[in-house]
Amino acid sequence: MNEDTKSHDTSTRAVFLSIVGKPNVGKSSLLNMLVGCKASIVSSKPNTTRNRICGVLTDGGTQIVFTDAPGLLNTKTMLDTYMVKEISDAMSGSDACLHVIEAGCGISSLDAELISRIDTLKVPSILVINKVDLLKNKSVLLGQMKEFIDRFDYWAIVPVSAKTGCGRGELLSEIKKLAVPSIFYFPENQVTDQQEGKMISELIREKVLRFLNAEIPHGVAVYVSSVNRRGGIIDVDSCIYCEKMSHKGIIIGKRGTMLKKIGSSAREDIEKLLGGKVNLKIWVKVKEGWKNKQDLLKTLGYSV
Ligand SMILES: Nc1nc2c(ncn2[C@@H]2O[C@H](COP(=O)(O)OP(=O)(O)OP(=O)(O)O)[C@@H](O)[C@H]2O)c(=O)[nH]1
Ligand SMILES: [Mg+2]
Repeated sequence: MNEDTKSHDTSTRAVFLSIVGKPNVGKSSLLNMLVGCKASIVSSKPNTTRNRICGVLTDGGTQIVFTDAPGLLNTKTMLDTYMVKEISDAMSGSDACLHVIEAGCGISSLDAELISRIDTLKVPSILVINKVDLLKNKSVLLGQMKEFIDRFDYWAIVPVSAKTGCGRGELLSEIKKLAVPSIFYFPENQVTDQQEGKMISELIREKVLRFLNAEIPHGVAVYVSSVNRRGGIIDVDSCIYCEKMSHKGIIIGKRGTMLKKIGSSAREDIEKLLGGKVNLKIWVKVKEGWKNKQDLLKTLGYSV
């Protein structure tokens, strides 16, 4: 039996989907809600996700492999160029797309750009209308759906709330219709393909996004240099890189209060992730212009 025949001679099914949409519409929240764990970090600030994040859900005989992509943006730095490429790579490696929009919002120029990309790829797309929990008047959904259907022939339209989990069943049942006979690509209990260090650095970055405002979090990158298990303790060494000396002072805070806050909140999540007691060390360093320096971007996990 050749490889091709083998992959079709199976009772299991699989589908690869990219999750795309404007920044902040809830793509990462949706991924986490669908796979049932925190695979991708979430924040109220746009452009939180920088890398493609893979999330896997194996439900009975079907394996769904999601790729959460950054929100589409204009490119001002090499980091932006990297993020935009991550979106293209996520889309071109998928069998279908979840185009996520926010309940009650019309077609933006970024949505129009995404629709044209999906059209070029000729893959089925499901319109996911997220944040329905925020809608006081659900009747606005009909007008919104019509506006999008007039622009693109969606495979299905599903209103959901990544926050409450409402619509999860309906969305999964539409996604499963897109699965084809295939082997499983990941072990059944695996939920993401991310490396431990990368997941830890993202959890720290999430806290920087949560506790700091304005341009500071967007100028931050986090690098985890080591994770060592000794006895019952896991030592994690990490560094927050920022763009300016003044930012470093704000990240550390008066007598280290802000860094402590970031550290203890991140440590809680890291302990959940690693399942053990964590001793977290965070250094803060200034790396001016890192978003435009190829070697630094590579070290920080953004290979342009
Ligand atoms: N009320 C409500 N808030 C939501 C829902 N889904 C996401 N959010 C919030 O919306 C904000 C953005 O969520 P993310 O999941 O980070 O959005 P994203 O699309 O991944 O954003 P980027 O990575 O920046 O493109 C966060 O504050 C979430 O808590 C939802 O269904 N209801
Ligand atoms: Mg995101």
